[in-house]
Amino acid sequence: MEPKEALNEQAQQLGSVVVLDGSTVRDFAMDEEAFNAVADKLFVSLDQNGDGVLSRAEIRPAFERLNLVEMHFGGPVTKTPDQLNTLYDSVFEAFDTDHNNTVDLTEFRSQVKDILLAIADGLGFAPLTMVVEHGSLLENAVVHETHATVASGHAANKNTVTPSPVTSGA
Ligand SMILES: [Ca+2]
Ligand SMILES: [Ca+2]
Repeated sequence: MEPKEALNEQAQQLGSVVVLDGSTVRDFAMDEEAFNAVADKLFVSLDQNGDGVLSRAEIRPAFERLNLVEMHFGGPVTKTPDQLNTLYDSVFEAFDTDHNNTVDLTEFRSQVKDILLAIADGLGFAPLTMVVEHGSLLENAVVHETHATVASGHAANKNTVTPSPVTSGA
């Protein structure tokens, strides 16, 4: 089996295939009630020792799974373990805005929202088909849009706006 096929198969077990564009993600991030509900649920699920804050060790596996970090901070490229350690350290520093070495709910909401908005900017108006993990933020963004525009059919066809220049990476 080709490595790429194995990856696709693994991806399908992990998540669902969705079509996303910038407005899907931005609308979700800007809907404070819907976004906070999802972010809070994610926060609680990440807080494995239940102390109400996230440590470095608690945050990292989540972002490894969600692919958000690669999209926002590093681009979809393979990195060495050392590069990944540096990357996730810088991610943690970005989350921990008051530098007390833990990430609280306010810091978490604010950073996740910024990341989603940055992803939205990167996606622009060009719909992108991707695999998102079940229960992930991006899947929630799609569900959010589906509920908002339930009568309009395929998300991929909803844009008639002139595409903006595509920016790759972040
Ligand atoms: Ca914790
Ligand atoms: Ca903090």
